[in-house]
Amino acid sequence: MDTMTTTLRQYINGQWTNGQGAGISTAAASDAQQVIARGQAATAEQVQQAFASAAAAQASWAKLPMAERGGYLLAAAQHLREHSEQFGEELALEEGKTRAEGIGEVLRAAQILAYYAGESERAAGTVYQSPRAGEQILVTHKPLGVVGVITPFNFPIGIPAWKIAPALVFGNTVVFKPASLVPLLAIRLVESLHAAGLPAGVVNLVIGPGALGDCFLADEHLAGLSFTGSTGVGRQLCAAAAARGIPVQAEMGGKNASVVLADADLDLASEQVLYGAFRSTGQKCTATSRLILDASIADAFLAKLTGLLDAWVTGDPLDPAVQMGPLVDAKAAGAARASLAQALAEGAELIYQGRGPAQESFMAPHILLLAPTEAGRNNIAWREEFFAPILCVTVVDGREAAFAAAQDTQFGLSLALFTRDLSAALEAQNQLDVGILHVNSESAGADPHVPFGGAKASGFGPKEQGAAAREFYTHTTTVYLKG
Ligand code: UN1
Repeated sequence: MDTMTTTLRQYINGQWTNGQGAGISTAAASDAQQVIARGQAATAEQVQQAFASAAAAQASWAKLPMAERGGYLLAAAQHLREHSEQFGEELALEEGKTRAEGIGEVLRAAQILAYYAGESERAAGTVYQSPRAGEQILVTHKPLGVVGVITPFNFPIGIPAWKIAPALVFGNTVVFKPASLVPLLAIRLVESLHAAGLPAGVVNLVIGPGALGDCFLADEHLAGLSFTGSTGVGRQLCAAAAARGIPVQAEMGGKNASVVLADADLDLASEQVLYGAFRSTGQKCTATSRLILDASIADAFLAKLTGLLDAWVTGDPLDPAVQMGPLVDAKAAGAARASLAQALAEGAELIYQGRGPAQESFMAPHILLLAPTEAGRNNIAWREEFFAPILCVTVVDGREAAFAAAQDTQFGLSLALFTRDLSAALEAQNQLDVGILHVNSESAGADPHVPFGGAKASGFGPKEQGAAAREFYTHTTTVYLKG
């Protein structure tokens, strides 16, 4: 593959334009020396231009019939499908997930665009009965205006698609800032919208350091902000947006548990925990990073899981024989190694370590055992999100103790429960504060037509995806209509 294909450029008012800020580049996740593309960062002034062009385009964009707006999304989806191999390989190279996962994510982005294109065929609002004769009450939805979209590195095209597609179809225009580590796939997404003939100004892309996010919050045109990333940054953005009275949606960290009860199908559970914990090198906010095992099956389960891991190959993400690539860069891997060292210093026991390349951005799968004691629960590996292929295990007696352990976290994004007992599944649904509950499937994964988002420190504001997306990207007018 020819990797030196693209210049990193900004997309403002329908034009690809050079940044006027500092030099930037993007490199292979596995090797910082392997530069994929170079360019210059956007300046604060260019972010302002992007907002001004989005504001100028918004009224005429919102006036188009929804089906026409959806038509642009369908055409962009087709472009992504036609280029899924090229873009998927670029994604794998830049972000570090495997080629199969990269292509899968590009196709998923296409599916998301196509899903929102269908919005004109779904309900547009709600009609209520009125207590007064001769009246009905309508709840109608209108766009917010110009929406800011700030996305993380770990789904470089999937997450931008699931924010930008609903923003657009509901009549908003967008200024989009991707994570500075993965600008290439952001460019590919915007290229697909450009190829679809999207009118100038409807989507604007600004590439540069995280500090550009401050320009978003300062811009007079910003009418809504959708963010996915760390809880720390998310909460700062939420506070700044709230101070201006701007609706904000923040998807943040996770410390998701998989709970395996005594009656679980251990073959199924071990395979699903493997995927949940180690696919995409553990770099998903929905990844399984805590594993809670019933004592009666703990040894048998761990024997199965480590057996599967023995056949798990960590290496070049473009090699089809590889199941797990590097972390996003050497810095992320260094941070993961430091977290691991701290967990061990705090008393965690290393019970499994896989094999992987020696290059500095790689980390093989690790499993830590934590005692079911206060010290174990205070261990950093139990408390903090690592975003790395490190799974920490604790062993408990019975369902009640398992659910109490699962709840023992500041986060509340997803949880995977393995059981054949319907009452356990219903009890989990009632008792556990999570936004997403998987019964007998891995903790990661999300379909475009159902709500996605977490409880507690994992989320803030309306959820994403499906009908929930409309709640965020529109405001309502309640119409008391008397004939
Ligand atoms: C998935 O589990 O497939 O940043 C999607 C994240 C989430 C998306 C997860 N917002 O990992």
